[in-house]
Amino acid sequence: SGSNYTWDEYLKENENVLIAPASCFKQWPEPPINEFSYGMKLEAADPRNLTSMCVATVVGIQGSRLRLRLDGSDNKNDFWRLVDSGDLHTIGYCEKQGGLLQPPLGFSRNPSSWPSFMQRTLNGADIAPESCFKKEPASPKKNEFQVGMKLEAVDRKNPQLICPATIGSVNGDQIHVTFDGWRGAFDYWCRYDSREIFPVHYCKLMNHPLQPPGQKGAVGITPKFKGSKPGKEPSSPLALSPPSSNGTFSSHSLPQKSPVSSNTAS
Ligand code: MLZ
Repeated sequence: SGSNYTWDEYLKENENVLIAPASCFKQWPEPPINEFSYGMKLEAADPRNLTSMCVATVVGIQGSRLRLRLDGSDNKNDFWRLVDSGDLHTIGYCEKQGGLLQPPLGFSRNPSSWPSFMQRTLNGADIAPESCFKKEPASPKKNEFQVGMKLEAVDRKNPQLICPATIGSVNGDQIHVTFDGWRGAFDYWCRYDSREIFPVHYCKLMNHPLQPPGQKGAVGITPKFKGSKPGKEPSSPLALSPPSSNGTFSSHSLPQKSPVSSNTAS
């Protein structure tokens, strides 16, 4: 979709909000340039079977990301990778490493037809040149995320989407990514050096749409509030604005002006 949320209004109205510093992320400070074109072929690790390298075709381009489809697979298992992903290589890489390109999990034809299928698929194909592949950034040394920090994150259930999010908790190398304005169904745990999380404003920098926050207002924050259910653990208290001072819930959790800063929730 063409959604293009910007944080500007929200950040203006919530001066005390924590923004995850760029140094927390395994991302280049400047997003890598996307030089791929539709239809180009490359080698990619099969996301459902990471030890096998497959041929993939670029079926979508958005910012620094590619939508990829494994050749010989269906169109229900597309996945997204950054152009600087360590999972991607030019055609020929696998063989140079002494490996063999594998049929994707769920190869739709007779396995014995694989070699000829491969030959046909690569014959006359538009092979992505080496120059399209960008160097993967280094991981930060350690997890420096803190609860309440804002970021942009891929919605794993709708991986074409990048959405405003908040760190809901931190546990060793793991962080809980909670989506602003949604009730928790999209939240997930990942490592701090995941390639699916980005600093605030990264979408804008890489020219990728950013989804607006959800409309599922200030649910589950709070014991202090009339109407809240005692004993029900909030899924992500800090992802949500505090309720307005007249004790009503706002349907817009993010854009709302609020007298309470987001890091004072108790
Ligand atoms: N169509 C979907 C999109 C949800 C996106 C949420 N992202 C955090 C829905 O409305 O369920």
